[in-house]
Amino acid sequence: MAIERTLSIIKPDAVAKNVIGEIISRFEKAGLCIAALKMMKLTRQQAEAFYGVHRDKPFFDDLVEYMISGPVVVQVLEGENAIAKNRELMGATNPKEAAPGTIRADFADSIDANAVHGSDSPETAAQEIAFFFKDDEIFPRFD
Ligand code: YYY
Ligand code: MG
Repeated sequence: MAIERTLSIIKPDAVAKNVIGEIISRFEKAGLCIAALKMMKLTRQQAEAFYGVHRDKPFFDDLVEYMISGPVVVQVLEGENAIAKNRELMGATNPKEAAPGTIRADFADSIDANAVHGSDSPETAAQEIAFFFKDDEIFPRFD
């Protein structure tokens, strides 16, 4: 299995709950490494662009308001099968449907405040990583 990179966001509800460390610890315990990391408050323009694929969905406006409601922690995770592994650790989009022991089951409040984002394919991972990080801000962990 190839080493992959994926983009993870610890969303405003999880930052407010003071579980940044607990969430990052789950990534590390699962064999994923932090290759880049920053804390930031998204602008409305950034949130709208990042979630542009959902522009026509009924939840889009609420999603944007939520994503700019407080600081987030944006990370590049690197490791074997990182994209699928992160999605597995996250659990289903709706925390009520998320498997026990997943990040969303344990920390998410609702489907719209669901603790974490993770890229869903190699194509979106590449786009989302480039959205937040320059090449020289990413540190390869598996040389
Ligand atoms: O990739 P993932 O975050 O699991 O779900 P998406 O279907 O890509 O939706 C992105 C984001 O939108 C989701 O994390 C919460 C929000 N959302 C919502 O508020 N209500 C829905 N019915 C579906 C998604
Ligand atoms: Mg998605």
